[in-house]
Amino acid sequence: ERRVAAFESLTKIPELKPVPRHRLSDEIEKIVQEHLKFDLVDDFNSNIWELLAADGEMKVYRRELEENGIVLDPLKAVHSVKGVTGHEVCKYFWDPAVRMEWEGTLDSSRMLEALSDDTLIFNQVHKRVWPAAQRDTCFWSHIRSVSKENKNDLDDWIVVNYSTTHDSAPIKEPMIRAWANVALICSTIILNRDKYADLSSVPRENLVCKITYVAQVNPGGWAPANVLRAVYKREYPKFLKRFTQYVMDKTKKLPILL
Ligand code: H13
Repeated sequence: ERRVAAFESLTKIPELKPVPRHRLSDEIEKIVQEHLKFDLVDDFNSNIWELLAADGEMKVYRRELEENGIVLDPLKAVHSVKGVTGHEVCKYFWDPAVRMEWEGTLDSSRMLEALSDDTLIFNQVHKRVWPAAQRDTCFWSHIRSVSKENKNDLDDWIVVNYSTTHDSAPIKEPMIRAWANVALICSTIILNRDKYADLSSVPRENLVCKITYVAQVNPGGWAPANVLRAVYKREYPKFLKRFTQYVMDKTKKLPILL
């Protein structure tokens, strides 16, 4: 059985414990494996990605894609953050207790169900993008570690947010249901690894977290393309900058979550 780090306090080193199966286990497994297989491919020299924004180590790319006049632009971003681990970045992205502290694009976030220690279901209402109707989303959010071959490396971590349906979140007009497949994948690099006998003695300053973030969002109905693209161009870089700064600030004085 797959073993993952259990949901513990943000400061504790998690124990390993098996996660029981549930109604979405198979779908989650398939979607997670797809992300791990495709998202980490370095395809930025292939002309398919257009650079949308860059700020220091952060680069945000998009691919223009429309279907029946609806903007579906896939988005892919990479970032590199010092002093934090992939576990920390993913945990803060996944944990509903801190979401509204860093999210700037939501009116509300409601947890509907905890399917297991690593998978929650949410209904979120997104800030209205004038002049389009307001959008909400219903999605499962799954966190897991991905172990490396080399015992001297820290695990990779991934969070996937993937649209689903739920009895407690019927679509209520005039709200429009948007659909999404979003992943945050983190890999931790340890500088001067050979200077330290074990991982637990590595200081924060020697950590670098490599982040890959991909988002495929379908607004679920018509919305003016130019307005939507302007919002994406503004909000995704803002989110990446604000969220990673939030994790750095929060973890600075805490023990390292390996
Ligand atoms: O990823 C981000 N936030 C997640 C946690 O709140 C939720 C996100 C998600 C989006 C859409 C559906 C399901 C999950 O993963 C940060 C996103 C920041 C940029 C948002 C840009 C606007 C999205 C508008 C969606 C309605 C059209």
